[in-house]
Amino acid sequence: MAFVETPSPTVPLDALRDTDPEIAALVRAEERLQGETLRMIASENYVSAAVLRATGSVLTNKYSEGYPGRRYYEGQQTVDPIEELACARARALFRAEHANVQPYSGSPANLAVYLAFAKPGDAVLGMSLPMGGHLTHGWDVSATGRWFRSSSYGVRRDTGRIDLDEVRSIALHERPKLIFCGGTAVPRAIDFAAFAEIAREVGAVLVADIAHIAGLVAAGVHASPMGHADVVSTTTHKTLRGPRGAMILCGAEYAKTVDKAVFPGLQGGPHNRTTAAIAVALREAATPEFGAYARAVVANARRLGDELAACGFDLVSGGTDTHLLLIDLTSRGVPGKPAAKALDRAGIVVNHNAVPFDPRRPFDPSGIRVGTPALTSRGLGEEHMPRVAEWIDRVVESVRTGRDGVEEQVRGEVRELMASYPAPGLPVD
Ligand code: DSN
Repeated sequence: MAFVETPSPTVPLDALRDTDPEIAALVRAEERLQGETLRMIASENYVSAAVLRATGSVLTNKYSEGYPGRRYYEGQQTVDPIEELACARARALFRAEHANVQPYSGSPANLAVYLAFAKPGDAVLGMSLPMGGHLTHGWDVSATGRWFRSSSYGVRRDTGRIDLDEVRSIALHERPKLIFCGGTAVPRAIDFAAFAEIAREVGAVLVADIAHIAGLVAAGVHASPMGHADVVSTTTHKTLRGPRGAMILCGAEYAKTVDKAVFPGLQGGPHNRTTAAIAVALREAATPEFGAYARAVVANARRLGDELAACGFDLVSGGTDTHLLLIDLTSRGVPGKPAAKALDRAGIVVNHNAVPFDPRRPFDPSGIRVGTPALTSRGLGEEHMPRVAEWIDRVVESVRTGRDGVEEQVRGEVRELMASYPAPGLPVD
């Protein structure tokens, strides 16, 4: 089939509609879905039109194995400065001596950290997945749990907060090469200094995975791991509000080791369109407006937590310091999965999530995780959180009682509110 150039460089959907109406219709449907619903998956967000534009650019056509000035292919006149800009912005924003922006996403970034600092069979220590950690922090179904001798720590039963005594005692016993801190369902601030002290005591490399909180760290709303962790890994698409990608930050002494682990250790050519979009997102994240956004994300999450608690919901750790809340639905008599499905039908998109010490199975756990990054990107503020909590309460209660009509009613109310808060990057109908 001939390659037909379309005359519409800035409206990619026109070209898509001509070539593939089925996919175009699905992309359009996704735009509507993202526009009409209250997106509360804690790891999701809306990127700006500028980030979206860089992601959908001709940079996707280019191969660039290597690093700026040291590539294996020619024609890098624009790609080198793009990657240099992205790295310089990452270094400045996070006050890091070195940045690698090539990892394809969070899991490859963490795998590169293993490759850089450990050997198969070495001991590693991370937060257990059902306690709030990430698969790649050594959980058994992940390659990291199969190829390394992993142990895990959790949270205290009485506080729901990370049990640093347990971290220290396992670290002293196992002598891990790597200690991971950070996770996917950790509502409370991470004490990087305390982790660093333990890592130093046992001679481990401390890895701070700040994927969830990178935007909060960039804005100074969460303490920075810099100066505490030896290596920092992060995705770029959560609170940082960039494209789906990742970065590794470290001191100059680890620069070569980390770079070699990413390429050629683990990956081939970097995704240059993503690199460009990361650069754009980092520029945006350095603005005062982004600082205000990050503060609003946390203020919204705190207010939502207060309102949910007032409705009788049990919050793991009693609340949040960050962008997310972990809700244990046990006392409401509704498991996490049916609650998440009902909320989805009602236009409130969340994920079911294990809670610490969960007696239920991971695919049908006791809780849900909710986050405020995306709704804050649309301009919702603290004043909206009582209404959001009330919607969640009504829907969860309707699952328990079997009452009909609640989901449709809430869906209509959600759609009406969201119509007044256009989503960044999405066309306005
Ligand atoms: N999938 C991400 C999250 O939802 O937290 C973690 O990789």
